[in-house]
Amino acid sequence: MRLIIIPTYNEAQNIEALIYKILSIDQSASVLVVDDNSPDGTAEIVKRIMKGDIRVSLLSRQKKQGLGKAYIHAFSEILKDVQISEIAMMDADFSHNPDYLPEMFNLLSNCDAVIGSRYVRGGGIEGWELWRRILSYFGNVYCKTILRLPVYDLTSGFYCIKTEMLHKLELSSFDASGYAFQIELKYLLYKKGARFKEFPIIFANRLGGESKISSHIISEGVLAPWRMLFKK
Ligand SMILES: Nc1nc2c(ncn2[C@@H]2O[C@H](COP(=O)(O)OP(=O)(O)OP(=O)(O)O)[C@@H](O)[C@H]2O)c(=O)[nH]1
Ligand SMILES: [Mg+2]
Repeated sequence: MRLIIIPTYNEAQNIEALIYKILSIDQSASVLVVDDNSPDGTAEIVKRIMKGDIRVSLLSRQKKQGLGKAYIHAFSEILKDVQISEIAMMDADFSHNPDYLPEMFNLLSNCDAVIGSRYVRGGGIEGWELWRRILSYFGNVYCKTILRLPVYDLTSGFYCIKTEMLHKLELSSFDASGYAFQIELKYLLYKKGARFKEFPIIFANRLGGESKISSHIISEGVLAPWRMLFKK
């Protein structure tokens, strides 16, 4: 079985359309929304959809603890379910186009993890201001240089992963609670021998809702790869 995991914090404007789009593209997929008690009522929307479709489920968390903590909580739950053989991970705001999912899952048959990548030929970003493009590009080069991973888009949050690979990770060994989780996940997968493929995606600006990017992302990102490297 395939499970698409979507972390949410204040995504009421996007989540319903995204869930229906994913379910229409892949009839065999299920969706798990991991919500950190969004004040805008994201979870209530998901609960309503769940009444009409058993393929949709919700993991409700008490408070906002960051994207990384939300995914790790979701991993610990889905690893209990032996039926889930493949997962996808994506943002709720339509930056990650669900139309890419079938091709990404196809590629997964020949590797352990497929990464939706902005920094391979054919990939790119639409709608971001110049400062954000520069920050993202050089942030990636910086992390890749330090960690020496064979992945061009280390900060991508769009993946398909074989569940058997997730089983090899020790979930308690994750340090990053926020966006640096994306780098750490790839690093820990790589250390466990994962074979990656990058699939070119055009990353779009968020559709609805407000941007949550802050200067914190820079301070978190500068130290994160060093912390990962020097951890035993
Ligand atoms: N559960 C949970 N989800 C989160 C948290 N922070 C962000 N998210 C979700 O993680 C995904 C990526 O976050 P975004 O806010 O879109 O980050 P971004 O794409 O860098 O920035 P913007 O799109 O400009 O806001 C979205 O689906 C968010 O709703 C959190 O603390 N908990
Ligand atoms: Mg976003």
